Amino acid sequence: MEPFRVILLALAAAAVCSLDVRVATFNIERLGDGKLEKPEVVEILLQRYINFLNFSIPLGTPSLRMIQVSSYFFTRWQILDDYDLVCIQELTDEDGSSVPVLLGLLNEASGKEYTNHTSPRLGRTTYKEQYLFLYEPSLFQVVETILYDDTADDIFEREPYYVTFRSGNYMFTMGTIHVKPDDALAELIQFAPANDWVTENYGMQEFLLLGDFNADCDYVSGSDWDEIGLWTQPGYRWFVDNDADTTVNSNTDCAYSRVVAKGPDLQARISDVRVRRFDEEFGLEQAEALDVSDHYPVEFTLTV
Ligand SMILES: *[C@@H]1O[C@H](CO)[C@@H](O)[C@H](O)[C@H]1NC(C)=O
Ligand SMILES: *[C@@H]1O[C@H](CO)[C@@H](O)[C@H](O)[C@H]1NC(C)=O
Ligand SMILES: [Ca+2]
Ligand SMILES: [Ca+2]
Repeated sequence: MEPFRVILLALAAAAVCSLDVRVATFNIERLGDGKLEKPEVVEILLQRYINFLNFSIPLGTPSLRMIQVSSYFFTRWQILDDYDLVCIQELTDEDGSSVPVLLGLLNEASGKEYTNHTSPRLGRTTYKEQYLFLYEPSLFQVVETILYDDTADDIFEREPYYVTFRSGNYMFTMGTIHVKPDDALAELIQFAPANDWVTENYGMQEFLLLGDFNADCDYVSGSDWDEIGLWTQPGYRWFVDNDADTTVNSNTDCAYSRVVAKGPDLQARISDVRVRRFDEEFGLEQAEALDVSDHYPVEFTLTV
């Protein structure tokens, strides 16, 4: 075959195989049964809600006929269904019973078939959290999971948790964390070494790192940044700026939720990163939005 034809075929194959998926990281504050018992929260997170504007048009003489007109007036799109893969922090449910409930509601409302993956329950005290991944198994399969082992020095309240997903022919490793606010600097300093530990022991070179880093405001500032390898090392690229506001509360302006990628191939696959201000989008009162979470999701496109 002529080289020209080979190149064309390769391009065509690449075009057919590459797919843009929407991904989000979302700290859903204290996600558990209580949260799912609030219909207004479920509606915002999971259910498409449509208000019809109904009006009648009189035709000819009043008694003759009226035409009933219904039109979509206002649609409140569910948040979670907008993503093919959602990485959630702060699942606090002790027995995990809220996960199938959440999944059932999501699948019913979206008509899709999401499934879940959960990390072990993490935390030093009886208060524990899990990382929760919701994804469509037709698009992603979990290949491997790794919990960073910090038993030697116990730096992390909730250790970084890595999930390698396969999507078609592409495999990527997503590492998530919910940094303890009061230990934010110490935990963030250890984050790059944790990735190096994964590389040394499991071989992954590139990482998609996301979650609630608490890397702003009272917890990390000024010269703290010089100590954080994840920030100073050239291999990492941060996709949410320090001046972003990922907090729902209008009194705080902090870039807590982040998306960072290590590795040039992975970095090139990330685009359209934005903080999703769902309160503005849906016209919610502050209190309504805060019932869902004190954090906004951060969303982006990943080309797989
Ligand atoms: C408007 O019409 C739609 C479709 O017939 C109906 O489902 C809805 O309940 C109506 N809304 C009101 C406020 O009457
Ligand atoms: C989905 O979540 C439930 C409840 O936490 C858990 O028992 C189950 O193992 C999860 N599924 C996977 C594949 O992790
Ligand atoms: Ca620990
Ligand atoms: Ca804010």
